[in-house]
Amino acid sequence: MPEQVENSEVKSPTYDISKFRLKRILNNNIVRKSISLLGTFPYISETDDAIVVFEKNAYQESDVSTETASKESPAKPSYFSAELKVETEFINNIYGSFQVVPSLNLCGVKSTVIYPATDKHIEKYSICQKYLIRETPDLYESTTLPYINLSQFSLEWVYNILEHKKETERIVFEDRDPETGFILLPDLKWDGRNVENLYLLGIVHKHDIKSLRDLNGSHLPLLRNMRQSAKDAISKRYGLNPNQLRMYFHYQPSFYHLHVHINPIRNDAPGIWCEKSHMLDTVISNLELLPDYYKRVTLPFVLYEGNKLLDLYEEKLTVRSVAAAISESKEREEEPVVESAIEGFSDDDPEERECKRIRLATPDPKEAEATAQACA
Ligand code: M7G
Repeated sequence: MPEQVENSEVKSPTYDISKFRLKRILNNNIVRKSISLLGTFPYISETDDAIVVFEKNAYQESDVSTETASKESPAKPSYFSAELKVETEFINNIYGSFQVVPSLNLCGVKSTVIYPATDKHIEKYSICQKYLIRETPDLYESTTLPYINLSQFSLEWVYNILEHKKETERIVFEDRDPETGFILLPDLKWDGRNVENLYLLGIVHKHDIKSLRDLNGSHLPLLRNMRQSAKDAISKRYGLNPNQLRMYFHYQPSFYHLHVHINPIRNDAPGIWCEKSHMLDTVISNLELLPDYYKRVTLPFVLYEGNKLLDLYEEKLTVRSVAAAISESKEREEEPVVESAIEGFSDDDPEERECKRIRLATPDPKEAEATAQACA
C-alpha cells in the first residue's frame, strides 16, 4: 500500500498563524536562528497537524544605512532612526552592551507553514540521528526506487508552478521548450528581501526525470541550457556575477521531479553539505565523460531516523547496528573485571579478545561488501 504522505486534494487551505497551538518543538537551530514547531490550528481541526517554521531574516545592507532622505532617494527603513528602542545592559569603559528593538518593518520573521502536515513532513523537520547509505545501482533498483514509487511527497506544488497555476508572478525566467526548458523562480526558503541569501530553483519542464539518478547523456542539452540561461537571467535580474553562483542537485531530493538549487557561494544556504549536494558543473562533466555515469555510480546519501527507507536498508545492510555493536564492545571494555563480565571471553587469550573487538568494528571480508554500503 502506498504510504499516504500528502493529500493532493488539499488546495491551499487558509489558516490564521496567530491561532496556532504548539504541541512540541521539533528543532531549534541556534546557528540558523530558526525554530520548527509542531502543533494544530484547533479552530479548524483538533487533529490535523501543522508545522510552523520561523526564521529570523538576514540583514540587508540598506537596513543599516545612515543616509538622510532626499528628493532623489526617499528614506528606507533603517536601524538608525528615531524609532529605535534602546535598552542599555551595561557600559564598561569603552565597551557597551544593549538590547535594541528596531522599527516594525525591520522586525519581520520569515515563516513557513505546512498544513496539514504528514508524518513524513514531521520527520523532515525534526532533529534525529542520520546515517550515510552508499547506494549502488542495484540497491537503487531493488530498494530506493520501489520505495520512492510508493512513498514520496506530492508534486502538486511543482505541477502548479509548471502549469502557471501558482507562483506565476514570482517566475524570474522561463524557457518553455518541453525537452530543454525550465522555470526559474524563488525557492520557498528565500525571504525574497536580500540578494545576499538569494535562493532560486530551476524546475525542468520534462516530467520523467525523478532525480540525478535518472540523468544520462541525452539530458546534456537540458543541463547546459539550465546552467547558461539561469546564470544570464540571474545576472540580469539581480546583478549577480554568474561565477559567484552555486548550482547543485540534492541526492536524495525531497521532491522527485528534477530541479536545480541556485544560491550565491558566499552564503551558506541550508542543505549545501557535501553528503547531499552534487554541483551542476560536475554532473555535466561526468555525463560528458560517461553518458551512463549515473546508471553505474555508487551514490552516497543520508537517511534520517524515522524514515521507513532506513528500515528497508537495515534489513539488507548493517546501518544502525554498526554503532550498536561498537558501543556494546566499548561498554564491555569499560565494565569492571568480574567473573561474569569476562565470561564471554573466558576461554580466549587477551590477543584473541582484541581480535574479537576489532572484528566487531571491522567486518570480515565476507561481510565487508554489505557493510561497506553503510556507514554510521
Ligand atoms: P529538494 O532537494 O527536493 O528538497 O528541494 P529539500 O531541499 O527540501 O531537502 C526542494 C526545494 O523546493 C526546497 O529547497 C524547498 O524549499 C523548495 N520548495 C518546496 N515547496 C513545497 C515549494 C513551494 O511550494 N514553492 C517553491 N517556490 N519552492 C518550494
